Amino acid sequence: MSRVITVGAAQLGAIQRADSRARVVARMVDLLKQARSNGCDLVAFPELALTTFFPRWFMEDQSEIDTFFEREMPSNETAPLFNAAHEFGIAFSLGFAELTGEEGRTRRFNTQIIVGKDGKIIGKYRKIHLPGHREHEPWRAFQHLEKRYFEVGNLSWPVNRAPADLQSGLFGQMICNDRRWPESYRVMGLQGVEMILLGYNTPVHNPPAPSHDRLGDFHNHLVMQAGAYQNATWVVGVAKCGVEEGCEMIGGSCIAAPTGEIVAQAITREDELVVARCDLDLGQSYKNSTFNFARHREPDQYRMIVERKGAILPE
Ligand code: CDT
Repeated sequence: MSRVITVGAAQLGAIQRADSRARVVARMVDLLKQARSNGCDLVAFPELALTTFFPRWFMEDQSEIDTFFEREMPSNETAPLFNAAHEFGIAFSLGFAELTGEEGRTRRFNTQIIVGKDGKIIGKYRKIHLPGHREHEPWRAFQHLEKRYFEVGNLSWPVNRAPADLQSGLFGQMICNDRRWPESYRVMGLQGVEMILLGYNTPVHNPPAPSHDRLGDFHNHLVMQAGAYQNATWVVGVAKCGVEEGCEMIGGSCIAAPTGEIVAQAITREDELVVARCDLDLGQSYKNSTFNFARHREPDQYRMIVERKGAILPE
């Protein structure tokens, strides 16, 4: 048996600060049109897809910061994207800065949603591993202030069952820096995830550790391929990339199979649709053998080490 869906990773090239949401949404609709021509069931868009990557600037005026946030989804500005996807019968994932009222206060998250072919939200995730710093660090060529502008996500890593028009697949989500942490994948692997949708914005230059810069593309694929294989899941990684306001960001959007192999990959740092036919059953043989968690994991041993019971750890 096979449960095939056709998936598009809709990489976005640079978005400048002056670019309106309407302009960005028009680019996204163009990518959706390409996806329709390619028979896509599902399209993944990047992290914070609607604006430039604003955490690169230190801002103190909350009203200025809030211009980068969405108060509703869909909004007037994003409605054309939702309408086109619905008309084309394409599900999609979308990363955006979310401003919401919860627990009696205003909260801000780095969020991603999956929207079904019928336009209804199937899943929502709020980024947990926020990279960077909270205070202004003038020595940097550019800032990375996600810890200042967002709260840590409070939804864990839910895995959502999609409707039959997406083969009733088990979908999970993560956002950018989450992909570097094995626990992001494993929490979803333990729920049987079959496909993880993952948007990112990754600068080529890492100011605190410039010696890592030459390895940015390698590390990007290393973590996604390992996460896919070790959890027997598809991983769809999609970048916002190119030179944004003078800051160069990696591309390398790709679709990694549960075998750990990349089956499709972007070749530009511009708007580009990467397409693959993905059998959601492909991970089953791994889930039943090498990565049969119920049979081969040793959670008691892991707990013992973490709690320092019987384990010799360096002081
Ligand atoms: N957006 C985001 O999370 N970017 C981070 C940059 C961290 S610097 C290594 C990333 O992990 O790609």
